[in-house]
Amino acid sequence: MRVTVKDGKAVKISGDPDHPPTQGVLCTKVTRYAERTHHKDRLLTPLRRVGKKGEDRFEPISWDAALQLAAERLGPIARRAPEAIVPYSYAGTMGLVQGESIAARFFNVLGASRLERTICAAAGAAGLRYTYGASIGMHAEYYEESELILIWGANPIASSLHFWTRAQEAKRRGAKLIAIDPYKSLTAEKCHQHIALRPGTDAALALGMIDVLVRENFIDHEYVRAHTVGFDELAARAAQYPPSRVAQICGIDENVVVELARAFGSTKKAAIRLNYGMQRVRGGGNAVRAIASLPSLTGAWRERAGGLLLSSSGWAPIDGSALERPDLLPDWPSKTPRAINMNAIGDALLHPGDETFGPKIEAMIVYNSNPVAVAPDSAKVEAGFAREDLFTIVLEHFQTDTADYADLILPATTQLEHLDVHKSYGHTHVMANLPAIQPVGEARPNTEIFRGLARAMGLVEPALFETDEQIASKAFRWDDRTLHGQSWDTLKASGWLELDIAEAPLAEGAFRTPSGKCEFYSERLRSEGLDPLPDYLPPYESADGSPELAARYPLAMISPPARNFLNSSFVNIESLRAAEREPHLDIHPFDAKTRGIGDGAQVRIFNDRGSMQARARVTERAREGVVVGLSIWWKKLSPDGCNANQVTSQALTDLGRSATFYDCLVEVEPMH
Ligand SMILES: Nc1nc2c(c(=O)[nH]1)N[C@H]1C(S)=C(S)[C@@H](COP(=O)(O)OP(=O)(O)OC[C@H]3O[C@@H](n4cnc5c(=O)[nH]c(N)nc54)[C@H](O)[C@@H]3O)O[C@H]1N2
Ligand SMILES: Nc1nc2c(c(=O)[nH]1)N[C@H]1C(S)=C(S)[C@@H](COP(=O)(O)OP(=O)(O)OC[C@H]3O[C@@H](n4cnc5c(=O)[nH]c(N)nc54)[C@H](O)[C@@H]3O)O[C@H]1N2
Ligand SMILES: [Mo]
Repeated sequence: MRVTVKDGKAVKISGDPDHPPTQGVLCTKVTRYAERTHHKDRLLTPLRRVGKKGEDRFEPISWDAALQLAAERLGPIARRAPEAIVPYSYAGTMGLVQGESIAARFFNVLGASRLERTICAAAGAAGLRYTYGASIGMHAEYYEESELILIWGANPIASSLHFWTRAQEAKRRGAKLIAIDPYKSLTAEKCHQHIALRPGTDAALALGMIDVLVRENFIDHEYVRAHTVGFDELAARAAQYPPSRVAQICGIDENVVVELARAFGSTKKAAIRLNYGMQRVRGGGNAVRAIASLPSLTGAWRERAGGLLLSSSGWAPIDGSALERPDLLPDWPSKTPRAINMNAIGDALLHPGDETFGPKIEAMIVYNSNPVAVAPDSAKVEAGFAREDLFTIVLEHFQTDTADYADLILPATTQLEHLDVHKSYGHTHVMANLPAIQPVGEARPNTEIFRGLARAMGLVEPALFETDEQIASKAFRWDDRTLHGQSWDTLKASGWLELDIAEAPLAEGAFRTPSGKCEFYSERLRSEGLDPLPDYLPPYESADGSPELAARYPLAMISPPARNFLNSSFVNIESLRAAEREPHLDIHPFDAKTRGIGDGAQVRIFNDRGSMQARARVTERAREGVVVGLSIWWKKLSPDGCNANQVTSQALTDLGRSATFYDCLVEVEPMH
């Protein structure tokens, strides 16, 4: 990003045309980052709660008073039951310095609960880990040379624009683009073909493809022999998923399955852009394993324009131990504090505490996240945060739905105001983020806030007081061969560094699994008592998975991000909210008609967990049986103070214990 500064203010943000992966293009949201940074609602001073929880009544206090108050409240808990203190953080910034560096060290020194992450990607990451050994894949750049691109559970026009540039170039050169998505997203409508399967059935589709690839011999036997484990077992598993059965599970035509497999098997320049939209369901981890098997079966990895990319983040040699310092934990390494799963934070906050759970949660420190808006089963999350006996600190830019429940709000800097280092999950560059302006108001970087908390609590561990520069210089293992000859100084001087990774990185195998091969069959899964082969697991909430529930709540709801929002960030930026207008629900004409719902009607979406209001858009973009509410709205900026997470569930995925936002049955009725 390049920032134009005038009189100490950022006035314009633009992409850097010299940066190879992004080529000077920014997504719509980030072009508004100056508007967001200098927004009239930016939090400028620490605030202390004076009203009831959630009432949004606060008064300004000084930093000294704020840190002292925090220390007075946290200190006794830390001495008595440190695990009663819980951090909550995720995607606000994904910078390595302003994310889990001083923050993680602070919680480690206290012996606080750990947070089991992520709310986003853990099923997919586990799927890749068991299959490839790490979050690695093909280069985004070479998709432009692909002959076939499957855009699978991904909406790149909204969520990863720079990949889309490559896909469009491939299209111009004659490639076929196929979207696999229950919803006709902005991306799906621009592909040559759109396969609108039922949510959560992707593993069945992939297994059906494998069955066809095997029976019609599209297999690269040499690649399979040299670089994979468990072909025969996988083929036997896939034989249980003939196209006719897959068609029924997925709600698509049989010949679509067969043709998709044939297309994929017919060229080695076949590339899958998988993304996290397809793994937010019960079987998300297994689905990623099944799909990740495809390019290893056909040998697509031999070509730089073939293979798969879900995440490239495993290429970056991040030094997690140097950043987070787990060795600072009181009983490291013999014992670690309990982990609270961030996707079930509602239940955790409402838990009275017992032998198994451990102590009741008494304090939450929230940074880089807005759990009251983004975490599932929101009524419980809100009830948890509303507990008068819970002490909550929120580090924020804005008065979010979560900040409303804080006892203490601490104003944080944005990316324009602080120093950071970034990896990417969509390309293979690492980046330095240098401050462009002074902090707005009295805002402080997360690191500085945690240093202040540590000081106020009388902690003396030197690692808590390292500077941002010192931390940044340790973020990567500079001796890794992807970064040879580089250092923090060269990164800072150039702004970014390209990791040195082969053009076709898995052409010769070199997977990072224990066997060094692509593990269709995973011995590790077997030893953990899990299915060693990928399988289709029906969604928790589906006619297959829970017929009784499906009878009461027949519609599957998905709530992927709206183009102009970044999860719940940017929702309060007027120009972007104006583009999204108001919460909508896309519903198929047949489903609308049987419920008496007209286009533009206000509807109530509900299940046993809760309800929300939205304006219906009757459209074939939503397949029959599926409704789509683009998200994530701030509750307080929604007509009824509710958003999609009122209806989503806290159930966890098969692998990775991730969130299941798109595994959610509802009913919809018109409002009168
Ligand atoms: N504009 C914008 N960009 C973003 C974000 C944002 O909020 N806004 N968020 C960022 C973050 S944190 C993430 S994780 C990524 C998310 O971006 P993606 O990984 O692309 O994931 P989603 O947008 O959740 O979903 C992508 C598509 O998957 C479809 N989908 C839902 N369920 C299923 C299913 O069961 N099977 C299949 N095949 N498809 C399904 C959805 O309809 C959607 O069109 O984007 C990042 N980029
Ligand atoms: N229904 C539904 N729910 C979802 C999803 C979905 O698709 N549907 N997507 C899920 C996914 S993929 C994700 S990743 C999560 C994301 O959920 P979160 O991790 O909560 O991310 P954001 O909603 O972007 O909110 C981040 C907050 O961090 C603040 N912030 C940004 N930078 C900084 C900083 O430097 N310091 C501090 N202190 N604060 C900062 C922002 O102001 C913002 O309010 O949501 C999940 N929730
Ligand atoms: Mo995410």
